[in-house]
Amino acid sequence: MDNAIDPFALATAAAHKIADITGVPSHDIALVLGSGWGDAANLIGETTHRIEATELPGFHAASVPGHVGTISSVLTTGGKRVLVLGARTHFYEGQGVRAVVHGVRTAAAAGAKTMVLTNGCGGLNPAWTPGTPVLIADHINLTATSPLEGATFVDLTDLYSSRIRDLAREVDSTLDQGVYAQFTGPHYETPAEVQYAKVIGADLVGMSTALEAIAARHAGMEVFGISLVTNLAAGISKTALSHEEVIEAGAAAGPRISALLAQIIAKL
Ligand code: 8IG
Repeated sequence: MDNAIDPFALATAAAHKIADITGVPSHDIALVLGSGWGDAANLIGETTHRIEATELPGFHAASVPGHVGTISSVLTTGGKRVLVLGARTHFYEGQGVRAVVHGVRTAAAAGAKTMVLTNGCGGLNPAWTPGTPVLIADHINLTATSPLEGATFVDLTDLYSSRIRDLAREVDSTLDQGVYAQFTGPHYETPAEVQYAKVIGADLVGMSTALEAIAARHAGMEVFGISLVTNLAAGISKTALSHEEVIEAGAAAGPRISALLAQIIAKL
């Protein structure tokens, strides 16, 4: 991305184009679909518009199989407008952190007051078998960077809204929660790095979400994060990790997480 372009102006331009294409002047909620969550938006409501992300200013093509490069506008039965971002730019793509949070900033510029971030990740708790959804209670940002530039001091206390986590547990009281550590990827962790993550207080390891959550909070949004544990983190189980395993776990968990997401969003 051209560093001379103001990232907030670019997000505003993308939001205006979304409004032009959809005829929907403002969205209420935004949802980012991570690995394994591709079909989970199906029960949220009626998809009224689909836009290829690459048609909008500042968006790049999705580069990961299992990630969908489409932005949709969904109308819930409760009359809320949800902007579904199927295209996430990961930090490891090397486009810079501005590109990583462009979707979040676009959603904020489109009016969204709530940011729902989903991801697929590795779990440190052996009780979380592949396909277990876990609420994100807090994060540890291990990317050594921030989406914020300059002297932008943003409070991250209760970043992952305890109010919305409580709503989620009203939907499913069996939901566990944990601390998500964002590594840069694209390689998975070594077993030693997973032990390090455990020692510093992480329960989940992934390659997204933390930077997006920071940008969302900075934009004034209420943030909700939910992970799908698609594999036990390296060294926690005896077997090696594969991207195929990740896709399969997501598919198997599909019906449960689709219903869960729809019910949580209905309560927002
Ligand atoms: I899906 O085990 C998925 N994404 N860092 N570690 C990290 N990211 C992941 C993992 C994992 N599984």
